[in-house]
Amino acid sequence: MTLGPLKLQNPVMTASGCCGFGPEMEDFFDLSVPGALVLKTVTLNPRIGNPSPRLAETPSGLLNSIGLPNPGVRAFLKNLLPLVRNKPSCLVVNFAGEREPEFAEAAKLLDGADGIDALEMNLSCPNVEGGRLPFGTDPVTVKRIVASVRAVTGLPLLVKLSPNVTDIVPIAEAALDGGGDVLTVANTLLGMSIDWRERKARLGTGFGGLSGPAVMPVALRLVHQVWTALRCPIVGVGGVTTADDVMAYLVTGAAAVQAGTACFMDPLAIPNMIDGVAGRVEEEGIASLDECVGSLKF
Ligand code: RRO
Repeated sequence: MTLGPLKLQNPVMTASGCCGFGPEMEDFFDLSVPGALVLKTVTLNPRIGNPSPRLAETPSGLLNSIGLPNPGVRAFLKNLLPLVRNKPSCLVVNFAGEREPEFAEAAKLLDGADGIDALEMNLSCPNVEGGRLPFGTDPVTVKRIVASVRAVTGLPLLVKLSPNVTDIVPIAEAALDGGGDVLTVANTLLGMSIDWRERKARLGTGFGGLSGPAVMPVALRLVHQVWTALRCPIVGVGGVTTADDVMAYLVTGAAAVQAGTACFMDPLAIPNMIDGVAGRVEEEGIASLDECVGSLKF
C-alpha cells in the first residue's frame, strides 16, 4: 500500500494507545505482521495519567480517560524503543506536547533516534486536564504546530486529528499546509457514561474518548469529507474490527486503517483482518488495494 511517503506491506496498522509500546502484543503476533506498529503517545516529560476508573464499556463502544501516562521521550528512547527497534515492518512513534513548543522539542529528540520509520503527531487527545480543548481544533494553531515539527524532522509525518470539531476540512488542510504528509482521521469522540443510581460518572474524570464499532459511521463520514475535499493520504481509524471494515475505509478514501479497540476484544484481530483483506482481494478479483482507495460511487 502507498501511504504518502510510506510503503506498507498491508493496510492494517495498530492504533496508538491500544497496543502499548509493542512488547505487550508479542505473545499474540509477530510485531512485523501489522502494516505499521503505532505506539502509545509519548510526551516530552513523563506523565502519570488520569485518576481511575480510566475505562468504561458502553454498547458497541469503549470510553477511556487514560490521560497520556508515559515515561517521557528521553526514557522512551532509552528503555522502550530498544525493545521494539527493527521488529515492526514500519515503526510509527506517536507523540504529543503538553504545551505548544514541546511538540517540536519531542520531535527533535525522536528524529535523532535509530529505527523510527515515521512520526504521528497527536493533536487530539481528549483527556487533557480540566477538559481543555485539544490543540487540534483550531486551523491556525494546527498549521503553526505542524510547521514547528516539520522544521525539525524529515521523517514521514502523520497528523492525528480530532473528530470533536464542527468542520474537519479546514483543520485537515491546515495540517497539510503545515507540512504533514498523512492525516490520521480521527481520534476518539468525546462521550460520557453515568451510573444514575449512584449519581456518578463511570470515568474518573467525568467524560472521555469513545472508540469501537459505535464510532465507525462518524469516522467514515470524516474520512469521506477529508478525502472529497483534499484527496490526500489518509489513515482511517474508528471501530475497525473486520476485513469488511478495512475495505469500507479504503473505498471511502483511506489508504490504510488503524485498529485499536478491536485488539481488546480479540488480540488476534489485526492478523485476522490482514488475512481477511487478502481473501477479499482474491474473491473480488481486485488487482491492487491501491486502486480501491477512494473508489466509492454515488
Ligand atoms: O491517553 C489518553 O487518554 C488518550 C489519548 Br493520548 C488519545 O489520543 N486518545 C484517547 O482517546 N485517549
